[in-house]
Amino acid sequence: MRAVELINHRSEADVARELRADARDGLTADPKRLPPKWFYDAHGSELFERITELPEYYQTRAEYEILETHALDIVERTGVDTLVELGSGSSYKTRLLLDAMRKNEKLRRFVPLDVSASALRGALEAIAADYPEPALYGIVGDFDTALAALPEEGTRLVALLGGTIGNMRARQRVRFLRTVREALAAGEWLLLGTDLVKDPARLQRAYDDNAGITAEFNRNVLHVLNRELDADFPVSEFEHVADWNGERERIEIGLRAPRAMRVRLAELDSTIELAAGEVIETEISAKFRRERVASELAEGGFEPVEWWTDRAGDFAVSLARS
Ligand code: AVJ
Repeated sequence: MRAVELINHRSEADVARELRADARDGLTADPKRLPPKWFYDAHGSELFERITELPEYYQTRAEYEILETHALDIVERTGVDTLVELGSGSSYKTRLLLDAMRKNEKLRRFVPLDVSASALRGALEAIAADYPEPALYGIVGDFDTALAALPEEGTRLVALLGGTIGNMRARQRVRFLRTVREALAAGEWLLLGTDLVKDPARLQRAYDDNAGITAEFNRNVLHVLNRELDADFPVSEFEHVADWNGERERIEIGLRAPRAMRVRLAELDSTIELAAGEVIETEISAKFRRERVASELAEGGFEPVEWWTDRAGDFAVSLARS
């Protein structure tokens, strides 16, 4: 097999330190919160894959439809030869872009970035087997550190798909876009997937599916804490909460304690108290309108160039120039 280069900016020790800091800060804050990145251990990643196949979770299919329709247009108009993908996992969508670059005879480099070394290695090896042309550089790290380490050759398209930017709050989103902009030269490109504001009942169903997969995905973060921090959350007792916040136009996901309880986190040498009905916030998923995407892109230093939606108008992909 072809050599796959992995550049690691995130050691096991870094990860352990980060989780301890996030748990300590988040669980002593008011309201209590845990960052969504800790959903994604091996089991959580598998649950997320199952979410993408749920009838209620339209995002993945909608974005696929958009890319299937417009990938060739995207690579022809930008002339890019290097695809930088932030957060791998979505390898079906990656392939649509790589296939289009191949058709355009400009497939030189593929640079996936991910916080998980194992996810990244798996994704890269699958791509290596099917795409002999591009040089492959996997970068392990969070977006901030990894973006500073991008290979500089070629004309790059940075893709952040799946609606992942919706996990950030407005201010973080603009800060993130500026970091991407700083990693690029003028005239390079960003491809951004965003879920759109729609009927709240549909949004709620997408985050509280009948089969209970999203609830299990959400509760998985407590399994991660129990395992990694030697905590004793009674995981199955926690209730999955997914509410539409109409003012902020986002889904707010949390875990509700059904009764007052004390939870011991041995690894942190601490005990936290939860009141009956108290909610630990675990994720926000912001939904967008076109004007908001355009203005945040502009604030981040990008020029919005094109906007595509699926036929149903549920999801959008934006192309922007730095
Ligand atoms: C991977 C962040 C895009 O917000 O829809 C799915 C994660 N959470 N169901 C989203 C998620 C609950 C997902 N993103």
